[in-house]
Amino acid sequence: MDTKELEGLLLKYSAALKTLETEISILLQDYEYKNNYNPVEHIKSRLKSYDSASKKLLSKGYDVTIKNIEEHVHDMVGLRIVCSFLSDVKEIVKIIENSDQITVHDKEDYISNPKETGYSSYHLNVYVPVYLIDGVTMVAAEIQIRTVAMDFWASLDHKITYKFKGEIPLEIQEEMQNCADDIHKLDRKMLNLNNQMQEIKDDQEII
Ligand code: 0O2
Repeated sequence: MDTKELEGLLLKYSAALKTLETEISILLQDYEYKNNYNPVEHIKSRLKSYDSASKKLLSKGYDVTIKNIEEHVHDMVGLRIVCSFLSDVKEIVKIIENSDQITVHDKEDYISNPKETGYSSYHLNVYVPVYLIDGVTMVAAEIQIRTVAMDFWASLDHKITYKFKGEIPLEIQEEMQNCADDIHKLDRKMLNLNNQMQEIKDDQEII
């Protein structure tokens, strides 16, 4: 592995993350200004480490090369938007799809179709423009959008099962799926309560 080349690649990813954070922050501030509503609980971002990218490549059966990182690790640049209600997820997806800066090239709706583990979240695979001395280059990034409840499940699952290399006992897999079902029920209940309260608040404003 050519270390200078790797340095250049990491520089590009770091620039892409800054661009993505800035663009998302502007879009969400504009949305809040226009709708008097902030759908976001918190945002988290990270650059995947070289070690973690290498592990991912090897697990997919690829050699660890710069070319393979660029072609097969789509989440070197990652940003997660954690929002309040289920309905906010689609709204945020729409905002990003309409952006001129961010190009969505692929999406995975693990909310309508959760993974077998129980994982649910909405993933957007995007390209972000990075302006370097030689010109513009489009860099891949992954945006995960999920509710606080989904984030609770996924964060704990990350620690409990996701990174475990061995065979996970069936009863634990089933319990994790049951927890994911409970999370979905809670999400729907909370959305419903919010909708009911919203009607009450709207009526009050009319009076
Ligand atoms: P980490 O440590 O979170 O970065 P692809 O990118 O489509 O070629 P990939 O990356 O397997 O293939 O895509 P996928 O399945 O959409 O998963 C991408 C990310 O979603 C993962 O990144 C996790 O962050 C998250 N994820 C997917 N499945 C699960 C799950 O069952 N549980 C939890 N907790 N998170 C999940 P990484 O790089 O695998 O991990």
